[in-house]
Amino acid sequence: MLTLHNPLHHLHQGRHEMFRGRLVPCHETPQRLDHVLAELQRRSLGPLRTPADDVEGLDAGLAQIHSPRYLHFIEHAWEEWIALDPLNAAQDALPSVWPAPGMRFDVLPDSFAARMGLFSFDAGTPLTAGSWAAAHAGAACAITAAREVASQRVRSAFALSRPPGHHAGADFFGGYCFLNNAALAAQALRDGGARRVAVLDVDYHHGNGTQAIFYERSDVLTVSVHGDPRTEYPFFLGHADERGAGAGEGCNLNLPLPRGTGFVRWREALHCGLAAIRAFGADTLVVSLGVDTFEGDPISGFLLRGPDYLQVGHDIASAKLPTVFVFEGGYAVDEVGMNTVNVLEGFGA
Ligand code: SP5
Ligand code: ZN
Repeated sequence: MLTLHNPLHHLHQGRHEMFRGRLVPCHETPQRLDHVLAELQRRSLGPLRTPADDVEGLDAGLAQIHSPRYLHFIEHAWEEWIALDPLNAAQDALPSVWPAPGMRFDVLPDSFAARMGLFSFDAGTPLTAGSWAAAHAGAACAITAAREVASQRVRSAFALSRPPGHHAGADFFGGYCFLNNAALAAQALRDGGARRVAVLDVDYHHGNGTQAIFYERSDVLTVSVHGDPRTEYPFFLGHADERGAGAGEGCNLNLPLPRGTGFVRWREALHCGLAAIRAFGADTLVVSLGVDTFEGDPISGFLLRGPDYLQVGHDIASAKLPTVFVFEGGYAVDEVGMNTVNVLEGFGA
């Protein structure tokens, strides 16, 4: 397993997220990645590399997944934020006003606060001084990992980055995510010669951004096993009746499970997802690897245990596909390294 890790991840370090009307400390912290990297070093699963400083075609790759106006906004948002008031340098930027259905999404407001809302869907995703630099370097990890697999230089690779990506859509951030690393990897695999790519999302939360990005495409199957959105974040997408649209009809599969689900039932859903990937005829796999399904996760509700993740990796390997793993959630900081590396070790390559 080749790992591409993000050397700039610590530049994104949010202070607070909005929860029940209060600002609470961020769950998505730099220590998460540091623990995974330390565990990878300890268990020597394969080479650890960082992406090149100037990955060829990186910005073109971003523009294949995200809209020009969104990319421009995120890249320059911090400058705008401190231009409003130099004292803002000591604060994260969070949105607090959003367009509702029936309001205008096409007119770009002059107001920074209004554009923060236009390009986001929650107040849990602080934008900080280094968010763009960290997310941009993370995209380089995902695209490099995908190119290594597409070129068959390696059979599997792991993009170890934060901020995570699967909640970010073509033109919105949210759920701690800014750039959709799994979608960038899937697109890079297609561009590298893969004909039918499957994205398997095993994070606790539905991968709404990834689903939305590929919803009308027949060349990328999206499968997600997650907490039922009737009660779980991100609430407004991830139901079983979302099957894709247009050319992508039948190319999205959601497997929502109730809060409190344990490994036996979760694994049945995983097998259902793997069967769909086989039936689709995928030649390459992207795994959105969140380990917030862990019983000790502070913001989630499934009951997977440490050793279960070895089995998860083994089950994913049964697809027998070239595979790019992309790091997503997992907030039990002391166990996130062990659980994540268990999946990779169980996968066994
Ligand atoms: C990538 C990913 O896993 N994103 C998850 C985003 C979840 N955001 C909402 C979290 C709600 C926090 N609840 C705090 C409970 C404190 N006890
Ligand atoms: Zn999650």
